Formats: sequence, C-alpha cells, structure tokens
Amino acid sequence: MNDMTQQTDLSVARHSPHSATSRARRYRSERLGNPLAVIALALLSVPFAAFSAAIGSVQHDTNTGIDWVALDGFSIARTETTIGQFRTFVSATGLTTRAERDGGGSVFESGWTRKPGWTWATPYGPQYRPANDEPAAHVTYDEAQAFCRWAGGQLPNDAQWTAAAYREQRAAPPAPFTRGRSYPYPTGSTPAGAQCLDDCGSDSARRSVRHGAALSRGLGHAAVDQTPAGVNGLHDMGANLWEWVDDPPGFAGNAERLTRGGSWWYGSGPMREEHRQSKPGDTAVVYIGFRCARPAR
Ligand SMILES: [Ca+2]
Repeated sequence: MNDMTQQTDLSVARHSPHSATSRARRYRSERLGNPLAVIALALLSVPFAAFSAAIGSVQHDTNTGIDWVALDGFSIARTETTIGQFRTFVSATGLTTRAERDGGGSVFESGWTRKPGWTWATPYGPQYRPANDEPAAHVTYDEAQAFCRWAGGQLPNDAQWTAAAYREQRAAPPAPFTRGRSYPYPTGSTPAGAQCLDDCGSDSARRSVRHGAALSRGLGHAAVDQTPAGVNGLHDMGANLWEWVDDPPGFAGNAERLTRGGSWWYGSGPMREEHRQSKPGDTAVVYIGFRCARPAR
C-alpha cells in the first residue's frame, strides 16, 4: 500500500455546517442585537453549561444520523459509521475517496489485491448493492477523520477507544454487564456475538451481508445493528470492521495508524485490548472502517 502517496483534499472538513459550536455561534451572532435575547441566552446557558449527559445515555443527531453514547468525559458513536451516514457526508462535502480515485479498495488474497469498484458505496463491487446500515469500509484514516470533524467530533484516541470498549461505565447496565468492571472483549467475558471468524459463534455466518462476493477468507461484515450490544451498549467494538484510532495522535497522511478491535477477517484474538495493529493511513480496504468520538456535552 506504500505506493499510494496522493493526499486527500480535506479542506471540506474544516467547514462543518452542522456542528453545535457553529450553530451556537450563529445563534449568538443573530441575537446579540436584542438585549432581552442576550439575557435569556445567559440564563439558559447556566443550567446547560452545568449539565452533562448521563453515562450511557444516547443522543441521536438527525444531521449526521449518529447515535452518540455519553461516557466519562466524551461521547462515542453507538455503531461503526454506516454507508448511509457516509453518503450524507459525501453529499454535503463532495469528497471523492482515495479508493474511488484509484479504481477500488483492496483485500488481502495472495498479497494485497485491488478490487475494481470496491468502495465505501459498494464494498464488494458495483454489482452488489449494500443497505444504508452496513458499515462504511474502504475509507482511509484522513477520510475517516474528515467525516468525524464534519460530524462535530474526531476519531477517538486510543485511551478513549479502549475505555469505551472494555470498561463498563453505565450506572445500571443490563445483565451480564457490571458497572466498573473491565472485560477482555468488547462483547464481555467471551467473544460470543461478535462478527468474527470461527470463534464468535455460528450467528456470524447468518449475519454476513457479503452480497455473494467471492472472499478468500472470512464471512464478510454484518449490518451495524445486527450484533448484540456489548460493553457500554456499543455495537461491534469487537470485530465486524477494524476501526481507525487517532494514535499516534496528530499525524495525517500515510503515517502508520492504529486500528482497533479486529474484524470479520480474523478470529477473536484481535478483539482483545492488548492486541495492537497498525496500518499505513492511506490504506483503503474492505475490512477497515471507523467510528467517531466527540467531547462531552
Ligand atoms: Ca469494529
């Protein structure tokens, strides 16, 4: 993948039409000429400034389609970013992804193999039409980060991702989860229920939506709401798609970036917290996706 050196134009990501910050700034600029409105805004801002969403509560953003789950100090998307959400982002920004420009993303067969037409919109090729609730793959690190900034957040850093995946934070989580406990898998004590290869249970084959594409290994991804909710009520932190994580932080382009959680290509081993794997940031492949985080509010 190292021959992929063309950089993505991310200028679109710096102009988020939907962020709460920009909405608040616009509201203030429109209202500052009215003294009564200024007073009302000041009074309203007191309780909201002191309010922080309850741990585990879910806020749905109608602009992006993301369900944000509030955790300790930040929120994280309840699911992997979906094809439908990514389509909204592309419609708003006009982004053309690297996989589209290069003619397709890749899969590992006997070495990395580029697959014509395999992109975020058609993950197994243009002859197979995916549903909107399938996860967005074939997205580079920079493209994933651009989506998250457009959505008012950023890719989670490794501390955020691992806290969300392995440490139950909800005050009264449903069985079998226990507040304050750390789990070896994002699914809990065992990998059962994840969309992984071989040792996550027989439901992985039933959930697979590879649309008939020939794969040399693995079962393919599942739609993002088809696996049981795991630690903190999150789906697919273990397996389904690998997820880009902002680690090491602050770099862009083709630097090696951490991916977390394993994927349908693997068994349960890469789902564990101690498993760390990185890939060049320009990698666009069929089993890497992402989800976003945002500051607490
Ligand atoms: Ca995942």
